[in-house]
Amino acid sequence: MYTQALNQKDSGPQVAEDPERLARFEARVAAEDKVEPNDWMPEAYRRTLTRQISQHAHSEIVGMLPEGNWITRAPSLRRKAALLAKVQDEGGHGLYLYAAAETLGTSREELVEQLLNGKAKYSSIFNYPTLTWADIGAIGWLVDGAAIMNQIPLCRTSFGPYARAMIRICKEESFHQRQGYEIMLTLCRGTAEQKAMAQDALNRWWWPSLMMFGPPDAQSAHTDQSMRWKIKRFTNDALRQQFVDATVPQGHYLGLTFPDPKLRFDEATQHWQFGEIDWEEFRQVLAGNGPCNRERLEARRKAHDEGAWVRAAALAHAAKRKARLAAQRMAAE
Ligand code: BYC
Repeated sequence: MYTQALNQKDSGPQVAEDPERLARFEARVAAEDKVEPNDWMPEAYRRTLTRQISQHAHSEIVGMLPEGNWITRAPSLRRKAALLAKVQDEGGHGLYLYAAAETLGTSREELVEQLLNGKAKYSSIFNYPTLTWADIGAIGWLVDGAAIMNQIPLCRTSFGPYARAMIRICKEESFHQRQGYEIMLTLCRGTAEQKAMAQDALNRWWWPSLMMFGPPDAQSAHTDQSMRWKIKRFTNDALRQQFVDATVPQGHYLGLTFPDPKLRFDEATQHWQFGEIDWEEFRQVLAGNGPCNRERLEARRKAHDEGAWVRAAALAHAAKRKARLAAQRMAAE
């Protein structure tokens, strides 16, 4: 059983807000008005959004690594083109999300630094290895499937820039989910060896996919406040159940079995009941002890260091351009 709330509150000093402004803000949120970057907002709202959006961005960027690992080994040109496009989309999602987070006042450099120095989290799921080609199918089907379940409601989140970024992201995630399911379908209709590969991938990715939704509601540090501020529209457990209900029939259609002896359809509730999640494993992955945590951060640090010259060149180019434009303006006056 998961017994420890991972992070009690957003870090940073508690700010005493002006009660009248706070009441006006809460009334706006309750009326489904979008909050925009220049609007007044409580510090805790700004902080929790910066945390969630930046961790979401980090997840997209780190999430490129397990799949990127298979681009050179995709079994056909068609598969390679689709996988390449998917991984590029994820890079794009990271960029929209960093841009949305920056509107809250923290620079992208600072947010990236928090990832690289291990202060900021990214999704637990990306600390698992991709051992076979079937893992690319399972990631698309399950990981992107879980991502969509969690992210569609975020298109209605109360912070405008985040909600707008999520619309395009969700459209792309839907293509990702389909390409994954199609890989699984092809493998399951293939040889016995291919079907066994698909089954093995499902066995390894099922439980980590359920963990993506976060700790159980009773132990979730942020859910209550985030639901009140309409940052989250559903709780972690509600989304996890929706995902199980949607995904189990898809797995059965593939002719696969789920690695959960307690999985059964409950006629009374019309939901799939599932067994206990290993929250100790989740806690270990978040603590940095998952199978690939070190490898993932090392890869990000290496890419960041190797990209230093690109950032320097872009800054030098921008400075030159600014100086040239200023000189042209002076000459024109
Ligand atoms: N992994 O109070 P809670 C993708 C942390 S990208 C790691 O419930 P909250 C994709 C949580 O951050 C997938 N950490 O938190 C990309 C908090 O720690 P801090 C990412 C987790 O924020 C490429 C603590 O546990 N999706 O789909 O209310 C290819 C307590 O949790 C996890 C998003 O980021 C986890 N699984 O709810 C394919 C979506 N779960 O920050 C696919 C946006 C929880 O206090 N994010 N934690 O140190 C969210 O919807 C929410 O942030 C969560 C957590 C539901 C994830």
